[in-house]
Amino acid sequence: MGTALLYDEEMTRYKLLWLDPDCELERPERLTASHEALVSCGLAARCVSIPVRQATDDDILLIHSEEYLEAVKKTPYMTLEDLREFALVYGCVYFHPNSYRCATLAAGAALQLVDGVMTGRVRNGLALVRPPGHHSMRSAANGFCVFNNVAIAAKYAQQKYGVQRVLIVDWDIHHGQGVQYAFEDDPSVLYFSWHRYEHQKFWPELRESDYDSVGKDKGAGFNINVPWNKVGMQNSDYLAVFFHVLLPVAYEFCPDLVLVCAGFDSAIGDPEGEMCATPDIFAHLTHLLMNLAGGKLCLMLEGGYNLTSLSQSVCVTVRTLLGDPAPRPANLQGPCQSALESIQCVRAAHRKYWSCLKLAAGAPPSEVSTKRIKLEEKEREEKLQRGEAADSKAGITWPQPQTCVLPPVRTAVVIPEEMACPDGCKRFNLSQHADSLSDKCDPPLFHQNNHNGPLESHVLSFPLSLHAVSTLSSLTVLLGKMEKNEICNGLAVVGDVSMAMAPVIQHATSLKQRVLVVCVGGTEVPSHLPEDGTTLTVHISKEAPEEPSCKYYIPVRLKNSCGDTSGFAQAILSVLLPLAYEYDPALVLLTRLPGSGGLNDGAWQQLVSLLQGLAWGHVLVLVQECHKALVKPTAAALSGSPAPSLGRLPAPVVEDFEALERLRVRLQADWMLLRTSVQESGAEDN
Ligand code: SS9
Ligand code: ZN
Repeated sequence: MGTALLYDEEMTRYKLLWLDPDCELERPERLTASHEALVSCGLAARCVSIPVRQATDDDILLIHSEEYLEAVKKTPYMTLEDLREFALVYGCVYFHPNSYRCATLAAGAALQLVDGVMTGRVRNGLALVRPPGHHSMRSAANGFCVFNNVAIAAKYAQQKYGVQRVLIVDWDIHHGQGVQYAFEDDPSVLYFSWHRYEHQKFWPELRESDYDSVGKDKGAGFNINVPWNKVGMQNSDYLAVFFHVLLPVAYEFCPDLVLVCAGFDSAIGDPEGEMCATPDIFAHLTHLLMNLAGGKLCLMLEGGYNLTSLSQSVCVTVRTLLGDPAPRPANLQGPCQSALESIQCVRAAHRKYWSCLKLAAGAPPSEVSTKRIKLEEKEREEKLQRGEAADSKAGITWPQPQTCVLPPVRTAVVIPEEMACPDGCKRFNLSQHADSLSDKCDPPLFHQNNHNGPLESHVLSFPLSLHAVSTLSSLTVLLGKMEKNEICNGLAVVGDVSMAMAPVIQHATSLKQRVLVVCVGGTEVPSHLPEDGTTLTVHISKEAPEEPSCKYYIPVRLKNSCGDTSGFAQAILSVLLPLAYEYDPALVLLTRLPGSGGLNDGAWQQLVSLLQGLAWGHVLVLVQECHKALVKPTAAALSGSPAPSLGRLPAPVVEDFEALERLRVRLQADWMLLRTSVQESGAEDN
């Protein structure tokens, strides 16, 4: 199952024909540059190319009025003067004689992508289109947009495929008010948007773009606005919103399909957004959405006006859709105070609608209205002091997104011989790698193996102790190969996970690399854990101790074991992932110990999939022999299959949920990505 790319040169054949500083950003090169970048780094060739079609009248009428459609239909026959006048009726938009045709192609491309994903022809995809769509309304063009491509696609999917719940994630830096209006009272479409807002000073300057527009009537709770009240937001601000707002709600909503208003004007260098998130971040935003709806993910281009930033972001995004590992999320600081304020407000506004937010602080920070004024004054002072009023946009540079050579093997498995090698994996045992043993393996292990019969006869023919030794040796070699990036990830079935962990940790930390250890289940604190920060251990279990013993050992105690999927999901999304991203390991060691009863395979697969966003995808999973049945689902997740949907999550078990929240609050001092509210005591407030 591949990744679709939809593109048609025809959509480059319209442009601004008069002078208008507000509209000149939206030009054909946005599409040609993005497409050429995809071709030249070999990504376009790896995608399934699906032809674009024109949306029909019926398609367009799913969202727009007949009057509006008829009016737009006349534009190809208008004179330049008429076109100009027609555009003036709306806001920030221009028309060209070919605009109508391109707008039908843009919407049609979105529908073709939905068809491709819903029929299972492809897993996911990106439609490279213009004009964009998210600002256009039932009877109005707006903000370069003519037809609302994504809104039409959502309705189409519901109508044609009986899709029940659609999640729309709008990561463009502008508020897609057109999408909001289309689904405001509709609980079957959850619309999430973050946008530059600056307390309503930024276009489109709407009161209803603020955090307190949560949807109407039956749709209350299904519209989520995250206003950015300052420019310069960074990777950690975006990630914090994903971890503490979007993802918990999205998992609770349980969409059947995810659509993204994929505007890249939210990336650094964009003249409209003026944000500082790097193109790399889109690998993570994409990756974090890829396990919802069983992987059914359709991205439609919206904005993005810096051609370099846009092209880089598009490439990183498509690479991730294709399943390549995401770059390390390096140097994450915590979210800034302004971002925290927004996060706190959104969580408070939505706590009555979503059980995952039930324990969120009940009120926005202090008095938001007076706070606004204070903030504005402060900003002005700061800007004056730094003398950065006019020249703030000049000379922004950022490093090129990193890419790594794809390892020849994605998933290696060290499993008993009688088990079939899971699809898409490579069986890994010592005999095939005897050459690398001499330099990679600890001598004692090597000699023991070497003296006790031919390695070819493999594990089960050895006495148990030697089986264990041989497995450990295989693991060591496997780790070496992961380090050299010859193998991306691995899975091993071992006789005793606790015993197997120690040498693996030792080996990895001896190389001065940070290792994230995630233990699921297990009755006691894993031994031999270094406390110097070379490993961070997160231990999720009903037997986990109540208190962290040091900054780098974090017990997550789920009394009801891991059988409460809601609690487990919350632990992953709002505790484990933020910790993991902030720690930025070079290797993830995921272990499944006895005593993880009740955890269902789907939840386990979510964990395996999500952790692959770290460490360039270098994840090593150890499961105990009694958990052999986990080999298949684990291997599937490691080799890139999306985890199955968790289903509609019930309210989490209160006791566990409260404990999780207490833990998160307690750890906030050390781990800034766990923060969800402003420090009321801080200097910021006085
Ligand atoms: C008004 C500037 C308006 C409109 C940008 C629309 C972007 C759509 N002075 N800019 S993604
Ligand atoms: Zn935009």
